[in-house]
Formats: sequence, structure tokens, C-alpha cells
Amino acid sequence: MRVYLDNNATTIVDPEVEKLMNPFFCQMYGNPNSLHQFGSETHPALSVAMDRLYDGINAKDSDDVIVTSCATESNNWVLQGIYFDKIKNADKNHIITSSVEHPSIIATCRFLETLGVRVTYLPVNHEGVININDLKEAIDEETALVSIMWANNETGMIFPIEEIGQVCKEKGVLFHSDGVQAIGKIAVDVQKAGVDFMSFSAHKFHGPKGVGGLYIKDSIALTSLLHGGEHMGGRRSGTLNVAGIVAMGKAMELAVKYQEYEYKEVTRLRNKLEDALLEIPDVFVVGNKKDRVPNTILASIKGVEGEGMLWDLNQYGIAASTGSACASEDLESNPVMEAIGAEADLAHTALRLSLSRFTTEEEIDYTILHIKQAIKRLRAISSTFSYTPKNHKSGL
Ligand code: C6P
Repeated sequence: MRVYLDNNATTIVDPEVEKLMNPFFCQMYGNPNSLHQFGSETHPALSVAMDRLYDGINAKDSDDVIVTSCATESNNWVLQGIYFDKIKNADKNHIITSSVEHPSIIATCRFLETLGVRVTYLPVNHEGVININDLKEAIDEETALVSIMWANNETGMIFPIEEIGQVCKEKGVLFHSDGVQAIGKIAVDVQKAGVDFMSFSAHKFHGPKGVGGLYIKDSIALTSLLHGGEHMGGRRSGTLNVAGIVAMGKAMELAVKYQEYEYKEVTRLRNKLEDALLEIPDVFVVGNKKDRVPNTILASIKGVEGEGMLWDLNQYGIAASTGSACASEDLESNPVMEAIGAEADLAHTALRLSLSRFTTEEEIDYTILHIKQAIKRLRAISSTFSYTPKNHKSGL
């Protein structure tokens, strides 16, 4: 059996999405900017896709959504654009973000620091969420941008986006949210949330890789990252990824359609898995269930190295991760676990399990069985784990 529980890294393309995008490779492959029929015959599908995108996030206008190649590009664009618009050529010099953002935010902030930008990385509590008062206190007259993610990719914890939006509005500061892990899992309404910018990526909600987007409220001026053409209203140059855009539009439509199902059914399966894990002594899960996206569990299994666990589960066809896929090649401890204050030995024991609407009950039952067996095996050979009288009984 093959079980895919790494949906926060990427998701399967929905067959409906795949079907819709296929003709744009070998039949309707024209460049939309060309004047002949090969170009113009792509226009209706592109227009439907753009409508689906702005509808899905409740933007006011389809011009407010710009298609990019991925969320990493969208995040870089906002931060670097703000640098040119508000910092380098103006009087602001401060960006606020959180200490648990995706590397595409943290690394870009570190880069901007080398150019002289002051960056505040807000701490998080034991559940991995910022304190709104810390944000209020951090904003000063030099603050150009607040960039706080909608939901965390490792813990799944949802940030108080509307409250953050309100604070930024009151203080007159622009607000960007990395919405990558929210779309398809919870309702994302950019107007209600009061965000000025929001990044997203199709492959996280059953679309293909290599296409993402940036919502820009009321088409606020933002210096382009990619120059060279008049694509996307001159804001983001490069020949349009027609198949990708058509696919992302459909994937967004389906994300909205299945959201209620996702909330109920994926939450049920996630809770079944989580509750089974929590029956095992010395297993912890980060964050409460209520404020978490329905599909995610970040567990810490005392005495079990995350990489050892992945290797063991992989033998049984089960795919999970120790955290963000972008950081999977180093064997450092999980930085989000460190940010929430986990002790060094626990930060090495992270296991992220992320479901999707394609996950079945049979797969969850199979995973529970094999995780329990893996914990038993790995704890038996662990030099750091010893049974306490309380946990000895179950033998796990
Ligand atoms: N997170 C994970 O395993 P791209 O692939 O560039 O479209 O998305 C980057 C990205 C940005 N923000 C968040 C919150 C994300 O979770 C990701 C991708 C994957 O957690 C791969 S590192």
C-alpha cells in the first residue's frame, strides 16, 4: 500500500484539473500574446481561470490577482517590491514578520537585512502563534510592511489574520499574508481579512507545480520583480503559463467546492490519526485542534529521531516529513519546533503528517498500525529513551 501524508509539501493534481489543462500542451499551445488564432483561442480559458481565481479568494477584481511561478516568487516579490517602493527610495526602513515563516520569507528578510533593512521576527507561543500585542508594540513610524502567514506549513496553526489586518489598517501599515497553506483548507476571503497582498501556490491545492499567484489589493503599485514584457498588465513579465493558469483556476474552484467536505471529513480522519498517536506515551502534538487547518499534525515522539521514523515508514509505503520540504536536506532540528520553545532533543523528533481530500480511512488505519510498530522498534534501539513506570505498560 502507498499512503501519501505529505500534502503540505505538495498535493496530487485533481484528475478534473489534469483533464482541463492537457489540451493546452499539444492542441491549444499558442502564445496568448500572439495575434493569430493559435494565440487568441487560449483567451476564453484564461479569462475563466482568472475569474475563478479572484472569485475563490473574494478579490474585488480579476486585475487584483497576478499569476506567478510559485509562492516563493510571490513572497520575494512583495518583500523586494516593498524594499524598492517604501524603503530604498522612501523614508521607511522596517519590516515585521514572524519567526515561523516559510524560508522564502525568512531568507528574503535576511537578504534585505544585508541591504540595511531592519527586520523584527515576532516570537511565537507554545502553540506556534504570535501574540497580537507583540505586533502592536513592534509597529513604529518606520514600519513599511507586516508579513505574517495565514496558516503555518509545519504546525498547521491558523494565525489571527483578521485581527492582524485590523491592527495594520489602524496603524496605516501594509499587510502581506502568505496564504499557501490556507487555500483549500479553510475559507480565504482577502477583503474580510484586510490583507493588501496574499501569496498562494497551485500545487498545494491539487493544481500543478510551477504556477502560483499574488493578490494585490486595488492593484497597489509594487515594483516588479520580473521586467521585460507587458504580461499581466505589465506587472509580471514572462510568457503566460496557459496550462498552469487554466489548471490553477480549476483547482481553486474545486478547493472552494470541497472546502466543507475538507473541513468535516479531513478533520475527522486527521483527528482519528492524532488521537491514536496521543494514546502513545510521550507523544505530543503542537497546537490545538480548533485553530489548526483540518489536515495537519506536527507531532513530537520522544526518543524517536524524525529521520529514522520517515525511513521506517517509507519501508511500508507511507510518506510523511519532519517539516518543511525545503529544509529536508539538512539534518538540523526543526526550526519551528525550536521557535515554539521545544527542548533541543524534542526538536529532532518532529513528524509532520498532512492529509488531503484524497486520503482514505483505510490509509489512516494502515498508518496508525505502522506508526505504532515503528515507534516500538525505534524506541527499543534509542539510546535516549527509557520507559517510565507510567508508559511501560503499553510497551510503546
Ligand atoms: N512549503 C513544505 O513542505 P512554492 O513551492 O514556492 O510554491 O511554495 C513555497 C511555500 C511558501 N509558503 C508556505 C507557507 C509554504 O508552505 C511553501 C511550501 C512546502 O512545507 C515546501 S518547502
